[in-house]
Amino acid sequence: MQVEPGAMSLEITSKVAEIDAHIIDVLRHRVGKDERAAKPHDWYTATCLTLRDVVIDRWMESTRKTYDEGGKRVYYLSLEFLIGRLLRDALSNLGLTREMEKALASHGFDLAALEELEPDAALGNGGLGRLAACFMESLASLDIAAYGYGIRYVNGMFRQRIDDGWQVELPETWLSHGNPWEFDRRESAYLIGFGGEVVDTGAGGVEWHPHEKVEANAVDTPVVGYKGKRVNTLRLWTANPLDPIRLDAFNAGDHAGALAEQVRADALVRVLYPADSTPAGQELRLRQEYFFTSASIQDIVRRHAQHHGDVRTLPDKAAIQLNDTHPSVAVAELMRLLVDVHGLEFNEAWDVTKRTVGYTNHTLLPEALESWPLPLFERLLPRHMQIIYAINSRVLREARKAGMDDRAIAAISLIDEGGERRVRMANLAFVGAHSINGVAALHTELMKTTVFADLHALYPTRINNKTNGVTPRRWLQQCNPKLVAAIKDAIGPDFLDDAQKLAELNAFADDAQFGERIAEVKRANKVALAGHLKQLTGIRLDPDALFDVQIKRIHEYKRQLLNLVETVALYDQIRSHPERDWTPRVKIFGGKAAPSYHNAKLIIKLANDIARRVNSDPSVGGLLKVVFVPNYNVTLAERIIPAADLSEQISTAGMEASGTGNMKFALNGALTIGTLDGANVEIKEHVGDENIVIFGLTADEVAEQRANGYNPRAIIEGSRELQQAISAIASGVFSPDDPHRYAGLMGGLYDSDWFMLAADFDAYHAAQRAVDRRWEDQQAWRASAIRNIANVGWFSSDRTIGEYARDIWGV
Ligand code: NBG
Repeated sequence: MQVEPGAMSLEITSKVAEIDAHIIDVLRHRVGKDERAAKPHDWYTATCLTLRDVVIDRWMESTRKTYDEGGKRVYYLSLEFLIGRLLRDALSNLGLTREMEKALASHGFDLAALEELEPDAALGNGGLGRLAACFMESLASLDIAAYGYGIRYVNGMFRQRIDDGWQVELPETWLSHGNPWEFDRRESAYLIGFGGEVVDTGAGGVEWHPHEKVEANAVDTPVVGYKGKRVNTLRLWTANPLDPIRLDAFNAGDHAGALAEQVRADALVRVLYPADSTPAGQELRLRQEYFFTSASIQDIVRRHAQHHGDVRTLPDKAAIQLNDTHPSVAVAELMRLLVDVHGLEFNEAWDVTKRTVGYTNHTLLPEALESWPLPLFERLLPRHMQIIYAINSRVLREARKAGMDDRAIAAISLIDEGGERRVRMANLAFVGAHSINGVAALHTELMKTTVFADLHALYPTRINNKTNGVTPRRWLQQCNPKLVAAIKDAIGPDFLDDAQKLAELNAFADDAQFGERIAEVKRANKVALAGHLKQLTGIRLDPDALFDVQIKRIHEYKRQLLNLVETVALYDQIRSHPERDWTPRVKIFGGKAAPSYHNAKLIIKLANDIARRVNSDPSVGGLLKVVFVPNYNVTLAERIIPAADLSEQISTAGMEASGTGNMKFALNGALTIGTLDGANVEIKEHVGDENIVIFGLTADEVAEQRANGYNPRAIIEGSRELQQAISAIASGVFSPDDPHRYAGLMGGLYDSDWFMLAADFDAYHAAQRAVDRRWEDQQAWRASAIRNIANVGWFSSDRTIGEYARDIWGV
């Protein structure tokens, strides 16, 4: 099938006929259904498989090209890939959306309706996993040969149900109807060992004899780049036992025991740890990390040895990027393969490893910097422990030679000796990589002065910044077609190839007609969202109100609570001053809490309690509505973001490494209300001070206040609005069924308030009222929205990946 984007209508007609014939053939011969008997799900599957056939041709071409050119490949190791749905993405990137729509319509099917049948592939928690997915798309779009490596979780991120306002976690069964996008690669299988002992083979060599073994099998998903230029591979590992059933035990009646190995293998790939920036702290998690890392590194080294022979040239042909510390055991695993299997000298192997590996840090939260109890690590991975000791002695000798003192040396050590001894995965990744990058300018600077200060002093050239980005295909072209049409009419289609060309829209910022058009698009998106939310929650929303949105993982540092307390203050004021000219607002919240994170779950309940009370209070009329959207995921984000007027990015300064939702909202014409945190700082620089609403303490001020004794009680007592809102919540105004429900949560604000809600409240409240005033001047609001769209093209993941390619990977 020939696929050329931007085809003429005559070609479209013939392409439609071609696609149509292909679908019918697939429906019969692969789905096994006759056209008349086929159900929507069969049509959906046939649609995906038809498209897949187009993809496969491109895929093979891309792979052949890379082998022929002998080029360097990028390997992105990530425990999370939050990919979402793939059908629309693949259709759009291949330029076949209209053709597929027409072909399906001739059989009475609506493509959009079939798209709804696709499960949302949620193999990630939040920003870190979604970034990995955006990066995969940009790598393919930029025609860079790359593999993503991760785990094929049977149950990805949990499904969130809201029962009486509380989060309930249910397993997400995204694979239950099969997955048309994936390919089993049984030939790509590796043994992964755990435990056992290291034995001397004489002549200075050692060999690891693991006690347990499991087989890792590759399952590949094609990743289609923009205009179908290149198709890369997302290789996810699944686990199989060597001995699936012990027949003797089974026949002797021990049915469960006979399947124990199968169960153990299944457990490895069963769930994604639902912890975002908090430690899972469990043996299974370490096993998962080693499992997928070892399989990936074995695969990379095998491919290299097969095509290039000498493993010493690995850094010329492979760039391995560690997405956070979850795959940092890669440093020790690569060393093990180079030394124990390929016979390199330790020093030589160390040099090869460092030149091959790069590490990206995604958080400074101390509780999220992974470390493993030394006895656990040593028991599971005895050979790796030896290698880590050997690396450590080299590094610490270098530190000593550089004149570092005991304190610095203790901080640099791969082993945390304070209290229970632990292996520090971030330090391992740092010393084993030639590049360590942060994900926004502020975050990178803080890396240098806080968690990695001593490592940075020892290796001052390694830390560099790569500000995050998002793919404009999914986060503009596919999720907001009406906006794309409006932009195209104004500046032509070039921005589709290069998001930075959106800057041409600046010339239209004060154009009343274009402003009208943008407003119509936004309103249409809001009407669509309101319809969807009515279905999901039963709440009716006014599309002419200001849609104020905070969607992201629920975490105290992200401060959904600040937003909620401010909502309560606003509610109070609307009731006290009904005569004032209030701006009608819809407050939209969405996000999941880690199941073990008590306060985060309580914040979800509070959002729902406030919603119930406010939405049923006739005295606020249509001025304020609060909605908590259940089961927030990529697909919902694609609906919500194009409909937002205001984007809430209000983390305590210094705590959000970057944020990527902030970029998606601005790209879709929402104004940001936010702190000077993460990438907000750079968004402000790009869109201009007048087109963003910044409030609150800076990262330096937060650090200073914490150091000099912060007194939230005094602040609360000095702010009438804050005090009233807190005491209303604390005394059960929103929880009459359980008046003490929030007493502890509110008490915590008086006593410690680690996230400095009190310190920022007045500034936030004032900033929200400034937003109200801006909203009154719709023309000025539209101009700001346009300037946001026009100036955030820089936050395309194409730009980010371009920088990684140039500065880190050398591809
Ligand atoms: C998250 C940060 C976000 C950042 C994403 C992607 C982790 C550990 N970190 O601020 O909290 O945008 O990573 O870099 O999930």
